[in-house]
Amino acid sequence: MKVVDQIKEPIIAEMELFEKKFYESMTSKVALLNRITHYIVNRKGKQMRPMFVFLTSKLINNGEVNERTYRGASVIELIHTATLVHDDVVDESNKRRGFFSINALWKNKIAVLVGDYLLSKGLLLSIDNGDFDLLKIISVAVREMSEGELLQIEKARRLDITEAVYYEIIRQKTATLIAACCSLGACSVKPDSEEVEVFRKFGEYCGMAFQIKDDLFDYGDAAIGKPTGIDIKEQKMTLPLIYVLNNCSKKEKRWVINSIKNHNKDKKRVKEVINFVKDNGGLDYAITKMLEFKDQALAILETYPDSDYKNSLQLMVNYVVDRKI
Ligand code: 2DE
Ligand code: MG
Ligand code: MG
Ligand code: MG
Ligand code: MG
Repeated sequence: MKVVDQIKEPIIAEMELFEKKFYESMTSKVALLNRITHYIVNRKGKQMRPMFVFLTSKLINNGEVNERTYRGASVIELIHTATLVHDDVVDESNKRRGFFSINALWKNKIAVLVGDYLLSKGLLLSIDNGDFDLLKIISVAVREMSEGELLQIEKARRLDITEAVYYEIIRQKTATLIAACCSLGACSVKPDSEEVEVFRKFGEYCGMAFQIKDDLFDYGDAAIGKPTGIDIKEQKMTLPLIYVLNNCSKKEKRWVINSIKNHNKDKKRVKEVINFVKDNGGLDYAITKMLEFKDQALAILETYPDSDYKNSLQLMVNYVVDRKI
């Protein structure tokens, strides 16, 4: 059995009902919008975020979820979809999950509006039944993601970034949404409990490991058929490169920075930077840090008695760092 199916096993019924509710939550009176949301739903990803929501709820509440858990899962997936549609506009990316992105097929104008629509649907759904806890959690996540994206752009222009700033960027742009999944999963079944914060932290650790893994893919770390060097071309400084720049000579540093700035002039340069990072322990360092975040997430789960849900969450944490895509 594939590991993702294994993870899903204790939440199969919930994920099925979720998919139905999620799809319903997107429908509109405008035919163009429905065509586009249909396109998105037919090319869905692994749905890791709703899985985090349901597994957290079930872990801390003897296998029980409720209406709020379903609502939370739909809101998260709506917001996540909105961020991907906008992210591809911001990154000028014409591919998503191996298919054409919305901006590639319908142009930026429409993609921006579709993202806005999905975002508003998510916010509206979160105040259904006056669920202000959910609205708060999700609004904080949206604010953080927008700030994270802008911080990333600011730093990419200057090509100077410390390890601490890198962690802040990935915490904001990626980890906060996974943190929101787990905290709202906990909040849906145990509002006002300490577990809301415990699982926000758990999700944050998972998210940090998740983005470091994503950034390692840019160096070809085990990824099958993913393009490499994209982040370098965009001057996105990620952990492997940051570490190496902090630990090489001034002369080498100048060479790396020059290569990145002038990658257009000579195609070999990106490959040379990748090799320099590899040869100087950049990947090993990033892997070590990623595993530290993974271990911090696992340590939180260790405080819970064994169950199918704990087992699935452990598999999920390991999958975040072991995945090939
Ligand atoms: C993925 O980064 C991070 C995405 C956050 C996007 C957030 C935006 C602002 P990557 P990949 C655009 C918030 C917008 C809302 C709420 C509508 O490294 O490699 O670009 O998957 O990810 O493209
Ligand atoms: Mg992107
Ligand atoms: Mg991006
Ligand atoms: Mg990436
Ligand atoms: Mg990615």
